Amino acid sequence: MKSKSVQRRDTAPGVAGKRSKCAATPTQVPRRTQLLEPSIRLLTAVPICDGHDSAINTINLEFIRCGIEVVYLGYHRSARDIVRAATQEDVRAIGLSSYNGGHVEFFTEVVELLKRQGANDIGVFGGGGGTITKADAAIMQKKGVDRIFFAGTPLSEIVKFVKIAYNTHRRAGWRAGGETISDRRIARMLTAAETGDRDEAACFRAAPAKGIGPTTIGITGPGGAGKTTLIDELVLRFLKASPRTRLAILSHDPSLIGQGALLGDRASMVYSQDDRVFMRSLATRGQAGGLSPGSGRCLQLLKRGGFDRVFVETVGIGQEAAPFGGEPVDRVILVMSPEYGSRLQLQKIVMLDVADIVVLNKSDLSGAKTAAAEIEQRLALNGRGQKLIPTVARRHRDSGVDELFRLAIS
Ligand code: B12
Repeated sequence: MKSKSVQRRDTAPGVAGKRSKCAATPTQVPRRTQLLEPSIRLLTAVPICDGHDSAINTINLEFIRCGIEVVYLGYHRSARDIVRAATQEDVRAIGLSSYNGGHVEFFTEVVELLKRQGANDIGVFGGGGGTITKADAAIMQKKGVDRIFFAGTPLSEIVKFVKIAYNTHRRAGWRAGGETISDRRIARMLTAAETGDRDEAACFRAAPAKGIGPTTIGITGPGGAGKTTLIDELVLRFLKASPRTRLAILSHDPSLIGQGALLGDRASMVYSQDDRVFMRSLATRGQAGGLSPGSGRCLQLLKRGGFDRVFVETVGIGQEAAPFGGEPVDRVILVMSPEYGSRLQLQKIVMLDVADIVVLNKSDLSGAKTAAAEIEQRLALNGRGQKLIPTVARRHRDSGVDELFRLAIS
């Protein structure tokens, strides 16, 4: 299980009123070839110099409970990071929660940046307790913000607005121009690739392959092992080592069919919010095993997108999962922490047979030395020369991450 799994039961009680009646019923798991229903996708964030994330966390949970996919970027985020993420993720709208002032300027900057990117089909809305006055809201709406919600608004009213204003019918405003047009185009094609949309699938097949294909690296492991932090540190090293090339990340979070998802990997990534990184978050839409029914199509597309490396991060997996069987990648990295239980548990982890490299992250924890010895023994039985690398991904300039980068990424 992934640590950031969707907490449906923990959905916060309605703020200033009852929760909306919108709980979706899970249906059966789709076959891989099945078309997926497009979902309303939003990006939410808290502006720069603002750490008030409690409101947006509550609102995010209500959105996902009502079947909306939410890419959460976190707090203290610049307008540029927000707009880059929104265009790459091909969301319908950006929801901002602002409490520390400067909202008129900040929201306006987001609207302006979207326009400059040829992305004013992406709406902007938000709120901020008592700090955004009605007079400010009127100015913001004149500048192109769709709507501001004030203190005391029932969550059901917000969800109703989103479902009407940002339904799956895309509004006009997308144009083939702007600074990051190729990212925008890739983002739109990824949406078609994810859902398997018949009309737009042709454009996926027609996507020109730029240069030779990238190295693809699959990163998997149990929830809480530190995969996202590790990828972010690898991205930092890649950006330093290759000043001109770009990389892509295809990241996954869990969801059931017809239900929303909290796509939260971006919130814990710092270095990956960069113009040279293209990141896309996918919900698993009821598919077990770590990836989504559309992952293979999206990976094929990213391979043609002119990137130098493509990382694929799975959701937190269980013992029996082998996520890259169906969607082959060049290198498979299994990330574990020392907290796997007894030595016997190691015999049951299928990925220990499949991975090219095993990373023992959090190797500063007590018990890590024993864990390393036990995993080494387990790998030796495979006789495949698989390497074990101990890392502490949350530590800057960690020598283990350096070694992993040299061996698997550079
Ligand atoms: C809780 C809180 C904190 C917590 C934050 C915890 C957290 N992790 O979020 C703590 C104690 C840490 C904190 C710290 C600070 N705070 Co404070 N904080 C508040 C407080 C009391 C409530 C905010 C809140 O979360 N409300 C709960 C939400 C759910 O209710 P709501 O605001 O009514 O939300 C509704 C709508 O606004 C709307 N909405 C809100 N966001 C969004 C987003 C979207 C997309 C949509 C659609 C709708 C929407 O929908 C909601 C549903 O009804 C406010 C006062 C206030 N009444 O707003 C001060 C307040 C925001 N804080 C303030 C200040 C000054 C600070 C500090 C600078 C204090 C200090 N000197 O250290 C720090 C700064 C922290 C930082 N890093 O930015 C000031 C800001 C003043 C200003 N802007 O001019 C306020 C207004 C208090 C005051 N009156 O002075 N704070």
